[in-house]
Amino acid sequence: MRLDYVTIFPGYFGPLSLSLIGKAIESGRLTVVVHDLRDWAHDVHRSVDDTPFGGGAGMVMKPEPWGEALDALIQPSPARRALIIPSPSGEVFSHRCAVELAGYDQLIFACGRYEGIDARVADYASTIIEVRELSLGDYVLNGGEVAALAMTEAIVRLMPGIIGNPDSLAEESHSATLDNLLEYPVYTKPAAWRGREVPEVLLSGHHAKIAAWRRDQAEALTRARRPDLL
Ligand code: JCH
Repeated sequence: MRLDYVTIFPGYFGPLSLSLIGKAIESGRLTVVVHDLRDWAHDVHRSVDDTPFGGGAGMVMKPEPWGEALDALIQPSPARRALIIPSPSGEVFSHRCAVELAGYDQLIFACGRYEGIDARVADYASTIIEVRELSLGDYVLNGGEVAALAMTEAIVRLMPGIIGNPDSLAEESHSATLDNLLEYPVYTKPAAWRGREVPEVLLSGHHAKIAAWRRDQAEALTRARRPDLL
């Protein structure tokens, strides 16, 4: 998979060389290219923002540098690819969305700043590529970079061959095998710690009982914290 990021803060993407994503890059399964939007701004100040039509506070990202960036990055190709535009007014990104995007050949993340990107950019882009405007959740970030990083991590770990033991993907929160319930609580050694004991059933070696207990715990946790998932 190839991932492109367009941003005015390329430094945000330095941590992609760490941990699991860094290893995916080293192994050649993942290609990451970070682009400075200002490379496509041609005035002396390399401006990427301007005042909003209709008035109001804040600035809006100008369409011209984005148009040039997208024309440079979106070459005609049969590959499965999408332009992802993080936005507080996008559809909410989810595990299901990550599963779907993990099967793509190329994802281009358009990371805005200020009050966002002139709306004509997404409209233009949708004539040449699949466009997804995606939100991380109902809160406002200062720009798209952190949202793009979070989405990247959720997507890349689902790519075939990226996680050593694929069983660890199966039973976690929001995966279909746990009926989209939250994950049950987990424990490791020591069996007693600061007066707290690991639930007896987990030490019993009785696999059917353990599975039933985990299922109960997952349901109770979901009912308490995320009843919207039931
Ligand atoms: C972003 C901003 C006030 C935007 C600029 C680009 C995504 N889930 C999620 N929260 N926030 C974002 C996000 C994504 C891209 C950008 N901003 C800041 C600030 C706004 O009011 C209209 C819009 C925020």
